[in-house]
Formats: sequence, structure tokens, C-alpha cells
Amino acid sequence: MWSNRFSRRYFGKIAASAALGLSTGSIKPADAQSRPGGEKSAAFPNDFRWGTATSSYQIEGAVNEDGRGPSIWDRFAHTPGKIVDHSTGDVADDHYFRYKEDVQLMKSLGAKTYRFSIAWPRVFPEGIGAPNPKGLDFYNRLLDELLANGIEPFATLYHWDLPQALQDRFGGWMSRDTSRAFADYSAYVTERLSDRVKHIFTINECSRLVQLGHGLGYDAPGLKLSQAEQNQVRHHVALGHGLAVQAIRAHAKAGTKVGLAENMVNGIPAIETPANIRAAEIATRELNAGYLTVILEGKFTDAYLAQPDAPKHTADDLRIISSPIDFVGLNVYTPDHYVLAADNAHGYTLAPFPASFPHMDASWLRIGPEALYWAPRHAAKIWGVKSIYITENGTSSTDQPAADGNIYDVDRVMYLRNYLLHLQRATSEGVPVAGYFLWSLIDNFEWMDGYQKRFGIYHVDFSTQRRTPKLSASYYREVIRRNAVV
Ligand code: GBH
Repeated sequence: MWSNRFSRRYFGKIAASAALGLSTGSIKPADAQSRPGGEKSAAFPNDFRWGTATSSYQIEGAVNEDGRGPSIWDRFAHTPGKIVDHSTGDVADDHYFRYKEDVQLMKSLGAKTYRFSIAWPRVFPEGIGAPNPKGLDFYNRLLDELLANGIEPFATLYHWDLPQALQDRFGGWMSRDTSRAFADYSAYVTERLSDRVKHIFTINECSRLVQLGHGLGYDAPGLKLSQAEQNQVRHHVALGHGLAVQAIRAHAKAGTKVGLAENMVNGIPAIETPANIRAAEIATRELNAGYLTVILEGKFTDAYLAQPDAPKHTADDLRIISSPIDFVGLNVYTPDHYVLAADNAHGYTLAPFPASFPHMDASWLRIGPEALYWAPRHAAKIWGVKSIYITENGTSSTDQPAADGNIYDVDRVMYLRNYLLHLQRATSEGVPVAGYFLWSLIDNFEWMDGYQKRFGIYHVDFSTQRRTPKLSASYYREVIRRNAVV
């Protein structure tokens, strides 16, 4: 039972300090009264890591700099009609040239960690073949700057900017040649950066890259494949992940940890009864069958295999895909499904969402703070995951500078406060969440929404590249300072 496995030590610590009349962490008693939920219930574990997250194509710009090759996102964004405001990531936040300023933004939050991604086409302009050391040098400079400022880097190897050459040559993830190329790129990067990066994520959000990139065609490469073909793409992505895990282990300096970051489909018990909780676990395991479940269990579920469109695979593939990982990253934005126990073949029902369900500044961004409790709890319970990071959580807002120049994004603050309360519930019950990365540090290129959706806690004026802290930056600084929900 997960609670026995994970919670005893932490409960012990809390109980001991409470008995001595001590506050937990660095919290001063004077601060305690203003904290939602009261003093003891609002603190996070002492070594909890707070950070922010970004990805390469969304912030870097400099797409033709230092020998970078084109990615599928360059091609896609430059195709008329794909991005709502007709924008591209050509300049984005100009982070390639302003990374020092951006590291100072992190520092002023008091954040001690940062999750960023590496652009594969900077390192291998053609995806395979000759590496481009000048492209890798950008990440050398970034890492040195982060470490000089006391910020621990967490690197993602693939946040969707596939080298266009691999799409042209192999059909991208439709072919396992891309899975193999990903492993070679991962080996090269690990060899050169793992003296400074100790946490590496292979792939960000398989679920979205398959569904939006290859099913709905909203994301690059903009394909609308059949269900069978999408399942095959998902299998090649999972295989790429597994091959990369092996390549990273073979080339990493001692102490390097490897995992992935996934927008796990979460099932939330509609009412917290034991039967609904169990149903939500069954649903979550099933709804992630093609990726997290096979990665963590080494086999597909019976239902996934029983579908007529099941992916073609070998026993060897499954062994590679389930290569042991050190942690799981969860990107959590919304409650995906409210679940009820049911007397049917699945054992559960997914409740439809009423049109009145509240959301933030995007119809998909439904507000369900309890997702940040259930997602990590499910990962710990269903698969016995022992180390979890919340690799993304945050929201867009229609925030704009007010007459006095300040940006009062009180809706984002409300969203964060409520989600963090549920994350704190998880850590206080012993669910092994080791850190949280807020998406995002700065407003950036929000994929098909261009610059219309702002997820940053720093506002960016894209005509001047000026960064301005929003109210949420002050809020997050306070959370980090107190190591507690504020
Ligand atoms: C993350 O995806 C990404 O990792 C990140 O790059 C991005 O900037 C951030 O979130 C904010 O979006 O089918 O049109 O209704 C978040 C998970 C899952 C959100 C799929 C959008 C469907 C949109 N995504 N979802 S749509």
C-alpha cells in the first residue's frame, strides 16, 4: 500500500516537530496565520525544489544562428493558416541572446531549479550525421550561467522540435529510424553535458505530440493519421524514449538521473469514496496504456492490445521501452476525467463535462485543482513511482499592464494557490513529489496560439523584449521563500 511505503518517515518528522512546538521548514510563526490551511498543513518538505519551465522553440528564437537546422516547428509555423496570429518562433523571446537576463529573472524569484529543453536541430542540424558543436555551445553557456547563479538545471531532450530533415527522410516518428536517431542525439548530448546536468528528461508529452501532431494536425508536423498509424507513432516515441534511456545510462557521468515528462491522462474520483478512487486508478492506468503504462510496466494492457489498431511491436521493443527510469515528470494543467465506479466491463464511467465547467483563458484549461493531488498520487500508487516532479503547471491569463503599469494577474494567482494546496496535500500524505516547475517563466510562443496566450509569470512585450514581473511572480517568490502555500 503506497501510504505505508511513502509516508511514515515524513509523518514522523511532522509529528516530532509539532510535539516540540517547532514550525516546519524555515517558516516563522508570525507568517503562519495568513497561510491558507494553517501552519502545519501548508508547508512542503524541506528539500522541495521550486523552479520554472520553458522549452527551446517557444523561447529561443535565433532560428538561423550558429548553424542550427530547421525543425518541423519552423516549417509548420511558416505554413500559412497554422498559427492563429500568423506568428512564428523566429524571434520568440530572443532568449538565445538574452539568456543571462532570463537567468536573473529566475534568481530574483529565489528559484533553485530550472527546466529547459535542448533543440535537437541546433546540435544535429540534419538530425543525424555531423554534429554542430556551435549549437551545443549555447547550452554550455546556459548551463554555466545557471550554475554560477546557484540554479540547478533539469534538461529535456525533446520538446517537439524535431529536425525537419528527419521528417523528410524517414517520415519522422512514423519510422523507428527516428527512435534510433533520438538515441544517438541523446548519447551525444549526455556525454557533453552530464558533468553539469544531473536530471535529464527524454521526451515531453508523448500524448500531445501524437494526438495534436499526428491525429488532429494542430501541432507540427500537422498530420492527420489513422488511429492505427497514430498508435504506431506512439509506439515509436515510446521506443525512442527507451533507447534514449539506455544511451543516456551508457554515456552519463556518475549521478545522472533520467526520466520523462508526460501529460498523464488523469482520472479524478468524482466523489472521494474508496470505490471511485479505485475506479479512477483503473481508468488512469488504462488511459495511459500506450505510453506511461507500458514504460512503467513493460507491457500493454489487455484492452489496449485487444483493439484492432494495436501497434506492431516485438517483445524486445517492450524490454527497451521499459528500461528502468529514476523519476517521472508530470505536466498537470487540468482534471482530464471525473470518474465513477461502474458495474460495466471497464469498471468505471467517465463523466461528461457540463458546458458550465469553469476554465481559464483557453477552453481546454479547465480548473480542477485536485488534479495536482491525484496525478502524482496515482503515479505512486499504480506504478510504485518513487520520485515524481511536477514538470509543468500553470495557466494563461488575459493579463495586461494596468494604468499604473502593474500586471495584476489575480486569476493566475488564484489558480496557482488552489493547485498548490492540493500538491501540498499530496506531499503531506507522503506522495513522493520532489519538486515543482511552474509553466512558464516568461510569456512565450504558445504553439498554434502564437503569442495570443500568455503563460508567463513575467510579462514580455514582444516589440521591445522587455520583461516585467506580474503579480504572480511576487506570489511565487513568496511561496518559494516560505516553502509553503501562501
Ligand atoms: C503543455 O501542454 C506544453 O508542454 C507546453 O509546451 C505548453 O506551452 C503548455 O502546456 C501550455 O499549453 O486539442 O486544442 O483543445 C499542455 C497539455 C494537452 C494542452 C492538449 C492542450 C489540447 C488542446 N496540452 N491540450 S486542444
